[in-house]
Amino acid sequence: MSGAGGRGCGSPVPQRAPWSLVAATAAFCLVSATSVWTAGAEPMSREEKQKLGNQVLEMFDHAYGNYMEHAYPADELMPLTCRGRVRGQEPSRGDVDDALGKFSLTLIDSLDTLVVLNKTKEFEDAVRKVLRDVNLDNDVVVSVFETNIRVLGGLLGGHSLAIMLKEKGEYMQWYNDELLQMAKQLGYKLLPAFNTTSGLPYPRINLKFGIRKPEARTGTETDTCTACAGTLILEFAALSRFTGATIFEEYARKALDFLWEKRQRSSNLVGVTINIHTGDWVRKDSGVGAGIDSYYEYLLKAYVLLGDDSFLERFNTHYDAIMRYISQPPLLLDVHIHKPMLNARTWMDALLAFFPGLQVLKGDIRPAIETHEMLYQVIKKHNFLPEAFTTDFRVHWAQHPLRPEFAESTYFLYKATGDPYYLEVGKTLIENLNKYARVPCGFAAMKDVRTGSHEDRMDSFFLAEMFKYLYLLFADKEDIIFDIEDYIFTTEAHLLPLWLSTTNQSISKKNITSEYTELDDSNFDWTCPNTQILFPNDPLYAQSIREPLKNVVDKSCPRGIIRVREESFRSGAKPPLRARDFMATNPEHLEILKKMGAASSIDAEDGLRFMQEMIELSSQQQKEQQLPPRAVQIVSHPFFGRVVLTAGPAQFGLDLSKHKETRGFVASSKPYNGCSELTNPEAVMGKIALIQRGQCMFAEKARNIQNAGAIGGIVIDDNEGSSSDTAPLFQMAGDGKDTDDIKIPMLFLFSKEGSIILDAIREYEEVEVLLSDKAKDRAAILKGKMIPSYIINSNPEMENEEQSSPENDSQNQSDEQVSSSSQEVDLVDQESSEESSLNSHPESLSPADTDNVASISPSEQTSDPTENHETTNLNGECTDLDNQLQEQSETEEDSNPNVSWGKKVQPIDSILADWNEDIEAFEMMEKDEL
Ligand code: DMJ
Repeated sequence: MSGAGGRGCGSPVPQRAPWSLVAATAAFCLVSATSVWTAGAEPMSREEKQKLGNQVLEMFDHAYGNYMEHAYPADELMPLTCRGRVRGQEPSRGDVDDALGKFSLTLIDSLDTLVVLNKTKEFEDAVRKVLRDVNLDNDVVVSVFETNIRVLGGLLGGHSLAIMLKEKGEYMQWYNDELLQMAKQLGYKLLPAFNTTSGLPYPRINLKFGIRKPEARTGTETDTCTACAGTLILEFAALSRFTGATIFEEYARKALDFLWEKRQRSSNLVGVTINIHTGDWVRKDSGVGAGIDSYYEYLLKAYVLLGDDSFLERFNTHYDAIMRYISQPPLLLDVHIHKPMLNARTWMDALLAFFPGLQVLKGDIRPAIETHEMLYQVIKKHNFLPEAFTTDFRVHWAQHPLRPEFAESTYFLYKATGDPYYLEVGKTLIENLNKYARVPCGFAAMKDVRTGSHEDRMDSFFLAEMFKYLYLLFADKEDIIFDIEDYIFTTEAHLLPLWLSTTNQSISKKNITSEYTELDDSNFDWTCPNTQILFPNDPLYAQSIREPLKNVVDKSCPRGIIRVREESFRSGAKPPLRARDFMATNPEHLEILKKMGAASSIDAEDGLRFMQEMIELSSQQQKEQQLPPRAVQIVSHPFFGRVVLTAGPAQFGLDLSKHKETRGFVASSKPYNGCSELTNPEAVMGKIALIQRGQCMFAEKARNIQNAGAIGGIVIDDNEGSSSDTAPLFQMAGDGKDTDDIKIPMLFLFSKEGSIILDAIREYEEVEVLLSDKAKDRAAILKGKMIPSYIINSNPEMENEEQSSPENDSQNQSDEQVSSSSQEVDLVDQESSEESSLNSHPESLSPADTDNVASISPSEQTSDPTENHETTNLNGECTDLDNQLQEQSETEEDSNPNVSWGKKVQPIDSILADWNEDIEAFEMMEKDEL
């Protein structure tokens, strides 16, 4: 998601846009804060900002340069194997591959980033390549949503800046709307997706054959996500207004109108997925993250871009509901659309990190600061925002595909507050990217933020969004060759000019205000939140909001579903039975359970929550029974610890989470399957043996290599093409016998990860690896070695020198030869670096800290009442709220034996039907991925 570029309140714009009359774009009003803000965090000097801006430019070159050199014209770069990802040539990763249409996705998504980053010459070259090479007519099924935001948005952003440059008179003089023509061609290709009675688009379309035809292989889907149907209006309206072809804007409006009609009328919330034919909500949970996020974003931005009041009215109505039910500052927690006081989850997903940025645009700064601060603390704990994390800030889904949402919100909060704290946040993001995600061939997504292992993936949004927001964060007005405030950012951070609001307005704007007569007018905020008013004499405003939250993550305590009917306990009702406390052998518990299905609506509500907790608990317990993945880090030249492979653990041998890592050179065992006594013990002695999976038990292989003197083993999958990208990792089981005799650590790699090591052996002969529970700090593992200084210092300029120096082409070059830019890591450096890494990256906390849940059995978890009942206050102190409430209610119950449990009696069938509906929704939710 993204926000609008800002303009000064009342500052002149080329053509006065209707929206500016009501000035709801908070961001532009808040911009002025940057110039007056001086207190709070230490101000950052212009030199420091420029240095960081230059670092962003260099990082972009590293990402874009490697894509262009090793992947283009493929859609994406695979930065570990250093080649292009071509759909059909790699094992399918499921839905995530639907973004790939064989249309050079990363190049198109990067177009306007090149201009923002002042790379005008490169932009001109890139546009020529798009026009020369890109084919939009491939027989491939793509996501309508992704194709719209990344490709249509990319082409329109490119066109917007191409005409701006042409007008300036230096670059793009040859340009004749060619990108716009491509965008129009693509727009027409997407239109058949809207051929439904509801007007909601099918989620996928075949670029060549459209929908439904046998050869299209799509068109039978019944459901789509709300964001998928509700994130079209900016691109489609821009296409209509640029070209005069009104059909695009009409279709996108119709889809939005339908979603609005289908909102849950009492809560004013929308669900995550909807049936495109009937309009029924398929998933009735509702949040601001995955599946819904950019629907809200586009309502507000459609108002900004198109000046249509109805979009603002809709946004404000939803926003009011979000703040009433979903916002539990600093958390944003999903609820049920028809029971909005009930939380639907105990975890949050990473996509919601865009929301503080949207709140800035709305002008609601306080909750934006709070949520952003909470997210930042999660990032400080794990270096990146895991795809999902629990309300007590444990990792729920451990991946991180280099998502830009947090950088985006950081940028908007800096624009709003001018607080240099946000520049320091940006600096940390840059450091973490260079330290943990940068690999020799680009930037790799994190497979698991707990182990620091990588995934062979660099999504196009990393170039479209991350570098834009980071560069803009540190840029002054004069660092950008055009006025960013004349544009709005789409959800993919593509730039659309605000003058479109007054161009080709042939779409009759429905005056639908009358439809809203039942709504409370005070809900609609038409005022311009000016920073001069928001922060009149208090330059420490943002800091004062962050202060109480500063330990919210570190000092949080385990807790379950957090919204409980506290008021009813306080007023004397008995607290409901929680799933985590349930014991099937306890007759009192069984009695309560029976009551839940039979009596009052409150009991039914407790029952619903109980079932929900049971489902979550069981899925959590399944997770916890699995050993966490391990890491194989390649430490020899030219990897120097920068490539980390995700590995499966073994249920036998040395437990890497309890012992120091094992480090050694690798050697292939003979026979390669390791199923009999090795014939090459001298080759594997003191080394880490590579063995192929298959033909005998894992434990037998381990014994054979251990007998030959190996200090560890890596089993590589014999199933060619297998990869942790597409298959779930598993743990290697023993052989059913006592395996205590196996003392060495054993890890498992899928074939793709294994071949990265095998290829390295072919190329560099000597390959040294580290087997551990999580990637180790590079300074620590390279201690005493002669290595290029950029490896330690993350000084990218030196990396460029090193990469381009001819001596580095030599295959067997020793570490010492790397040299002009090498330095020995001495103990002092290493110690200080370890110390600083510990300080600045609390992820270096012991593995037990991140994985301790995995080692606690479910029964242990439920048997510790203090642990389970603790909650946290905003100062991060743990309080025993549940116990207090329990005590209070027990006392009150003693004194009042006739406590009422509610009066409304509901028949059991209806309660059960209600439960089933919710349970089905939960089960579906569990299956769905982001
Ligand atoms: C981007 O493609 C867009 O921002 C989208 O709206 C959701 N998020 C991804 C990046 O995380």
